Amino acid sequence: MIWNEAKECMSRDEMRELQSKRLKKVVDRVYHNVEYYRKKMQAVGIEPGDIKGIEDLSKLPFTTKDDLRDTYPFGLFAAPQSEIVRIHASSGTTGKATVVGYTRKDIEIWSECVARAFSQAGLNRNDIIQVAYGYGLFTGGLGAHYGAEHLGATVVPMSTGNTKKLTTMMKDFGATAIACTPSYLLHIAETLEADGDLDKIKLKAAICGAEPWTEQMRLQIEEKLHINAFDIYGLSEVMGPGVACDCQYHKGLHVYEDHFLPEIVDPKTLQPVGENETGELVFTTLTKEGIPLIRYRTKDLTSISYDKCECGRTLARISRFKGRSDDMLIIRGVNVFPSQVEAALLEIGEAAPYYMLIVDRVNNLDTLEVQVEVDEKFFSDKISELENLTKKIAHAIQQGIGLAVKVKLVEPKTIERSMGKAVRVIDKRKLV
Ligand code: DLL
Repeated sequence: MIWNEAKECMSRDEMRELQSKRLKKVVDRVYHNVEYYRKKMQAVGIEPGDIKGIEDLSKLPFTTKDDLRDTYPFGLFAAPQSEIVRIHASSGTTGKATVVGYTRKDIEIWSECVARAFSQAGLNRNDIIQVAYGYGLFTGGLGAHYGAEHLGATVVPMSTGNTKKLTTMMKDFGATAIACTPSYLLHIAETLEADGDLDKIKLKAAICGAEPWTEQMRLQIEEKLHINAFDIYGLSEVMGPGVACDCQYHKGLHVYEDHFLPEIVDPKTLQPVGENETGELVFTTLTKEGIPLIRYRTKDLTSISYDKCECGRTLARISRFKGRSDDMLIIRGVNVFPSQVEAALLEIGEAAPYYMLIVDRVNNLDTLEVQVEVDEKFFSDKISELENLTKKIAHAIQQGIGLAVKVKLVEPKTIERSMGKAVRVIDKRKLV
C-alpha cells in the first residue's frame, strides 16, 4: 500500500514545484522569526525575496550542530513557546545537548511520515507493533509510537530495559512488528533463541534504525527471525525517525522529500556531488514550524538517486549509510568505517555479529584490534581451530579495509549487548 500516493508518486517536476513553494515559505519564516538566521542570511547578503525556488538553495548558508549549541536551548525556535507542544533533545557524546521543539502541526506531520515508513514495511491497522526504542528525550520511542498510532496499528510501548518482558509479550500478544535499533533486535533474537521461543512468535517485520548497520546484518536478522527487516532513518534535529525508510525492494531509503529537501555535498568543499556519488547528506526542512533548519549538515555519508523505484514511489532514494563522517577512524592514514569491519565479519559464517574495535597508539604507531565473538555453534576448545579462525577473520577484515589488524576471538556472549545505539569503538588515542 502506498500511504500517501499523491505525495509519494508525484512527477519530479511536481515535486520541485511543491518544494520550491515550501522553501520560499520556510526561508521567510526563519528570516522573520529567528534572529540568528536573519543575521546569518544578512551576513551573506541574502533576503527571502532572493530565494525564488529550489534552484536558489545554494545561496543559503549551511546550519551545523554548533549553530544549535550556540543558540542553546531555544534560540533557533521559530514559533513562540505557547505553540510548542513537545521538546526532544539529543545529548551526543560531546558538548551541550541539542534541543528541538515541535508544534502540534509538526507532530502531525512527523506521525504521518513514520506511518508512511511503517506502511512501506507492509504494516497497517491490523498489526501489533512493539516499540522498543527508548522513550524520553530521544526521538525514537515517541516518534515510532505516534507513527504507529497514526497508522491505526495497535502499539505496545515497550521502550528499552526489560528484554525478557519484551519477548514474553511478543509471544503472548502475537506482536507482528517491532521497532528498535538493529543491535537491540539482535539481542532480542538471541534471547528468543536461548529460551527456545523463536518459533513461538508471529513477528513479520522489524523497522530498525538510529545507528549504522550493514546489508549483511539486515539479512542475518531476516534469516534468524524469519521476518522482513527495514531500514528507517532520521535525526532529531531534522525531526526524528521517519525522514526516510526503505521499501520491500530494499534498494535505498525513500526520503519524504515533500517535507525534507535533501542535498549531497562534498564534506570538504561543500559543493554538490553528482547523483549516486557519496557525500554528506544535507537537509532543509520544508514544513517544520517549531525549529525549521536550513541546509543542515547531518555528517551522514550516503548517495542519492532520483530513479523511480520498483514499488512505484518517485521519491528520491538515499543509499544505506556508510557511517558518519565523525565515525570515520583514521588508522595509520587509512580511513576505516566500523561498518566495513562489520560487513567483512558477517561474510564469515563463524563470526557472530558482535564485535568491538579497539584503536590505540603504541610507539607512535596506530593499532587496531578487533574483538570478535565466535558463533556458539563454532566455538571450540581446540586451540588450532581457533587459531585458524582468527587468521581467516583477520584476512577477511584486511581485505575489507586494506589494513592489517589484530583479531582477538572472545567467547560467545561476552561483548556487552546494547538496547539503544551500540557503541562499537573504543579509541584509546582520544583518551591520552
Ligand atoms: O537516531 C532518530 C531515529 C530513531 C532514527 C529511531 C531511526 C530510528 P538521533 O539520536 O538524533 O536521532 O541520531 C541521529 O543517528 O544522524 C545517523 O548518524 C544515525 N542514524 C539514524 N538512523 C540511521 C540509519 C535518531 N537507519 C543519527 N542508518 C543520524 C544509519 C542512522 N544511521
